Amino acid sequence: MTADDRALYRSMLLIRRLEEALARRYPEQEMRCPMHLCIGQEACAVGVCSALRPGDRVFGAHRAHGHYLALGGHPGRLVAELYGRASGCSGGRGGSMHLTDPAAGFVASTPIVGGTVPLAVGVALAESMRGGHGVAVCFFGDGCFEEGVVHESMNFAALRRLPVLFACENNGWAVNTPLRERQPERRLADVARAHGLAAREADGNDVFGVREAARELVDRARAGGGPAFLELRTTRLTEHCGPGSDEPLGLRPTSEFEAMRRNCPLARARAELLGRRAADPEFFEAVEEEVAAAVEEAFAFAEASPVPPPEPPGTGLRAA
Ligand SMILES: Cc1ncc(C[n+]2csc(CCOP(=O)(O)OP(=O)(O)O)c2C)c(N)n1
Repeated sequence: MTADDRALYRSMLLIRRLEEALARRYPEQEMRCPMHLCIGQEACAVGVCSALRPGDRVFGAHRAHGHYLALGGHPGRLVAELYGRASGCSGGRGGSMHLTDPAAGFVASTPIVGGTVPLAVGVALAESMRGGHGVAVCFFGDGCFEEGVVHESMNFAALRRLPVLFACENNGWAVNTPLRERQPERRLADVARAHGLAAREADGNDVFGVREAARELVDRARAGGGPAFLELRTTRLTEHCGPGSDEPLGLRPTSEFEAMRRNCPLARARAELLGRRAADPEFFEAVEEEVAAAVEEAFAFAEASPVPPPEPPGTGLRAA
């Protein structure tokens, strides 16, 4: 097992355990913002971000905790943001769906589905005009793929051969509507190819496969090969929005939940590491302990932080 492999597993575990703690503590009413968890989708964030380097810039959407953490964002500043505290990554004024931390390379997430996709293309355009070597990455869902702006963005990125990766996490659902009721039978990657992008499909619950596919596309974009699309088929284990499960609602078949649980990205990474990558079983105990301490520290950091000062009159929302 290499140091990179260890880092991948640790990063996925941090996302899982931190989000489980968010879900447990959400009913305390200290987090007063809607929250979309990415439990079940950790390998997408971690695999893609592991293909990036400093100077690359990432955008997310409403389900972005994992992207922020996978990029090396500060767990305490993430929790503090959800707690509305001044030390939050967005100063405590954004909440779960408005994360920003430019120093970490995380430019923005927004709840407007598709809102950050053209922003990533704009960053890639600026990078290309400057002659830089940075790559922009935009994470979005299969529901977002139906937004017109996504296709305008792909068209423009292809026209200008921009260094941008469109990373589509296809969990098969947009809120409670399955993909088959929203789109005709076709491959998302073929639509991207029709726009002139390089495109790949990968199993979004296999972190090693995601890393390999993302590396190829990111390296290609960095070398001037133009934009790319990566479809990652994955699983949302929690309800669309909130700390619980939508399993009791009966909207998604029980068989789907059983299949999703069998396909857990963490369990799969662990099996791969113990098997072909000859990991030491003690690694898993040690990393659980270390991550548990990091999660506790993140909550303690948030709780110790003050709330932000009131906005001066005439600024921000009060001016509206
Ligand atoms: C422009 C816009 N339309 C509709 C919504 C309401 N909405 C919030 S999340 C969501 C589904 C998004 O599905 P997907 O892009 O697949 O992401 P996922 O929730 O599966 O991660 C919708 C329709 C919105 N926030 N913005």
